[in-house]
Amino acid sequence: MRAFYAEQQSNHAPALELQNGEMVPHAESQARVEAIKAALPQLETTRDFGLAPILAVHDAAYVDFLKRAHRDWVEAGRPGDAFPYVFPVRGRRPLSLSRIDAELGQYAYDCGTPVAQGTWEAVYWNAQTALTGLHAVLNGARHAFAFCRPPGHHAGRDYMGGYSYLNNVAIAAQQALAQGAGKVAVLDVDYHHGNGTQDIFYARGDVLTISLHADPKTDYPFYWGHADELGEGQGAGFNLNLPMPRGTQWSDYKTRLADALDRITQFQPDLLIVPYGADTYAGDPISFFSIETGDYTEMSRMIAGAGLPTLICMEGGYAVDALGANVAAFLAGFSS
Ligand code: OKP
Ligand code: ZN
Repeated sequence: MRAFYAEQQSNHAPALELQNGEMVPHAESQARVEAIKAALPQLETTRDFGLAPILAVHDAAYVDFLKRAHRDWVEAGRPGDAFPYVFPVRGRRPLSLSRIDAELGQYAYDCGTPVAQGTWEAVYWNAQTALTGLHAVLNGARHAFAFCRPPGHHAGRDYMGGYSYLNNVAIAAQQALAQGAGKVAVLDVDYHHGNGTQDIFYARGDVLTISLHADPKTDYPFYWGHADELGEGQGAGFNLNLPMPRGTQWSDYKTRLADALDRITQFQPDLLIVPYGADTYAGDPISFFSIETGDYTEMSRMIAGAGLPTLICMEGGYAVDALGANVAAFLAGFSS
C-alpha cells in the first residue's frame, strides 16, 4: 500500500504535557515516528496542496493563531512550549483578545496540547500528508496510508486539544467533496472519541461520522462521544457513537465494528476515511482496551470488506515498542 509522510511533521516536538496532575514527558513523541518508519520503510514524500483545503475546514483566525502562538509566547517572556491555564467555560464568545494566555485558553480545551516552536510547520505538512494520501486514492489507489502525526481527530473548526491542532481527516473529507465525491464516511477506530471530526460535520448529511471508542463516562474526552449524540439539522442521524467499556477485547469490539460497517454500507459513500489509533492495543500506556497485534489484521480485513476506496490516517498509539508491528498488522489486512 502507498504510504506518505513529510519530514516537516517531526518539527513538532513538545517536551511535556499535564497528565493527572503532573508535568510528564509528552506521550505523542518523536519515538512514535521512528517506530512507524522502521516498520514501513517505503514512505513516500508529501505534496503541497496549500492552505486552501485547511481553511475549508478551520477558522481563519484560529489558523492565524496557530501560526504565531509560539512566537507570541516567547515574546511574552515565557519558557518552553505555550500552555493554556484559563478557559472560557461561560461560552466561547467571539471576543477579541490579544494576550497570549487569553488566546491559548480560547482555542485550547485541555493542557495536553501545547504549541511548540515547530508546531505550525508540522501540522501544516501533516494536513498535506492526509491530502496526498487522498490524492492517491482519488487517482486510482484502492487504499492509501497517510502517516499523520501529531493526531488530528480531536481538533475542531476553531479549537485544539487531545494532541490535535488541525483535523487531518476532516480536511481530507472536505477536499474529497470539493473534488466531486458526493458522500464520505469516516470510521474512527482510535481508542478515544473523535470529537473534533464529530463537531465539524455534526450538522452535515454528506459526511457520516462514526466513532468506536472508550466510554466517555470513564475516558477522555469525557464531554463528547456519548451514544445519544446523533447529529443535528441536516446531519441528524449522520453521527454514530459506539462507546465501549474499558477492558474491551477484539471478540466484543468486532460486533460493534460490524454494526458500524452495516451503517456505512447503507450510507453508500464514495470514499471511506479511517482514522486509525493503535492505542486500542492491550499494552497502550494511556489507554485501556485489550486488543492484540494480530487482531488488527482481522479488523482491517473487515473494513476492507466494505469494498470502498479507503484513506487510512494515523491517529494515536503510544506503546512505542509495539507501534510498528501494530501499524503493519493493520495495513496488512487491506492488501490480503
Ligand atoms: C489523542 B489520540 C489521560 C490523559 C489523556 C489526552 C489523550 C489524547 C489522545 N490521563 N490525554 O486520540 O490518541
Ligand atoms: Zn487516541
